[in-house]
Amino acid sequence: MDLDAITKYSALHAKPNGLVLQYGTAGFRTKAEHLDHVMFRMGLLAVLRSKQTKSTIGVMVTASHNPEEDNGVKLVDPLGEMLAPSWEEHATCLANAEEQDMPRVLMDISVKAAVNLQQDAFVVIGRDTRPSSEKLSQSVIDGVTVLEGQFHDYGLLTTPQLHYMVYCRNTSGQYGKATIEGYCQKLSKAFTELTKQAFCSGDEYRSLKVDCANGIGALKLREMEHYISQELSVQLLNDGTKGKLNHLCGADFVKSHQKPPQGMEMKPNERCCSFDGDADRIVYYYLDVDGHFHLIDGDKIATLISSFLKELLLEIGESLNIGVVQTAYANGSSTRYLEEVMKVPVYCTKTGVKHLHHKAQEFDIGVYFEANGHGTVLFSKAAEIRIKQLAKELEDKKRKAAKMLENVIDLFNQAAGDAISDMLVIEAILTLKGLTVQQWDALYMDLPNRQLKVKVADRQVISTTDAERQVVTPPGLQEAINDLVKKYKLSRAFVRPSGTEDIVRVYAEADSQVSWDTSIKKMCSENL
Ligand code: 16G
Ligand code: ZN
Repeated sequence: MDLDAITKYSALHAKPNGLVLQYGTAGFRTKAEHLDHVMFRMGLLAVLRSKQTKSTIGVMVTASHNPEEDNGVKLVDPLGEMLAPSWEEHATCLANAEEQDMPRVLMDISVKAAVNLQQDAFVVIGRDTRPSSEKLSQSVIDGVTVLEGQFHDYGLLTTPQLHYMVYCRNTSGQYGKATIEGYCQKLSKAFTELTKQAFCSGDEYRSLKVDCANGIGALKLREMEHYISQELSVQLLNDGTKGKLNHLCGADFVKSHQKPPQGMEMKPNERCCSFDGDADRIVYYYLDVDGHFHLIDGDKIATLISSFLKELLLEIGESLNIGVVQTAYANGSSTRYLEEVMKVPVYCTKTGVKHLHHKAQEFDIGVYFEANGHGTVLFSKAAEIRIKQLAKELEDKKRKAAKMLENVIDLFNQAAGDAISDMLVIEAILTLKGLTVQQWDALYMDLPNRQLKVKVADRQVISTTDAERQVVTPPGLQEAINDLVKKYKLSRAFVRPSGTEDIVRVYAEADSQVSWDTSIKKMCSENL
């Protein structure tokens, strides 16, 4: 390691005095103007991680659904997963080191993590469409080159596409080709094969309106469009040509405001969906004939997908185990429907994709979705091999079902939740089952629910257990929640410190909204 060069180049990406950041659930995220040094240092760290794992590592420059002025960065581990927790700590140490301590901290990390500095390193970089992203990704590249790492800059990519590229590169191309063309070809082939199986060939041509949050999703869906145009027509709105990224649009806006994004003209019963700013989340919605807005969130997406997968397995006669993974935010009705009607086991983890992803890896088929629309389905290697074998061996209807399942495996992004891939899966399932958006929505009725943000002096005084469903500290808070919840039917509430903002989040649901709203606000003002 050339410590003099590191010191010299680091000074060109100097850390603002007093700034302390933490590698949180979604990496580092803050105002773009504070991030130059973090990007440079994450370039350095990616090289160390690559040397240590002897694999390609990804660096994504994005702040997802945050306002356009923000930015962020996260590292992607060899199999396309989120960075390992011990390295999140290294990332935080490195990002916060004072200028003069940088070389020492880098050496410390190398020693602690037993990095062989002689090993080659390769880093791939992607970025979203924010005005600040291009320059910031250049700072990542500066960091990579100072440590003599090799790199490939993909330029504009969705976050899940970067995860896909990393996964492809570390599995010798077995998962797919590590190019945009490879990504589009893999997904569109699976989608076309699947939809070919639908009976309703005389059906009207399928079309879908997509709100792209004025972000990268628009560019990448356009690239996908001509591969799938025979089967599906997508009408792109908020494609970035006029509006501002995530402003009054996108999956996060639609989910949290429970209303359509700006720029979306909706006719009754028309199927619409929204991506978020880096296209790793998706939610669907429609207006009914009375003009009421209906949101179909990640919970209902998980339900549709799980029921389809279960039907296919039943048809094949194979007993692979399916598990559904949710967080505390999952609507109680969805959990009840999955467990009691569909008889699928449901597990709850802490918020944040890495927790859900990890749990989902325990099953032959692990379906995971956060209510906010982030999720995918993971197939174990053994399940994948078995399904491929059955698609060859079985006959007639069983063979058809096994072949469909084989295509479903290819259509899901196994590395990360992916709005484009999830959209294609959902469209294929709706076509195959001949379901309208209303019929999908009618699977179960969401319990009315509310989310509040509460500003407190120090959110870290709140600690939780049981996948964030129970408060441990401060004393008395959980008892207050229990007392309140007891008074309402089908009610549930929890409080947790946010991992991405300096606030506390409060969630409550019950079978009716009116009185509950006042009580939860009173409880917050008395206890927080
Ligand atoms: C991040 C997470 C998202 C989670 C959200 C919770 C990833 C890629 N993203 O955006 O999954 O729902 O944080 O935010 O893990 P909160 O802690 O502020 O509620
Ligand atoms: Zn996102």
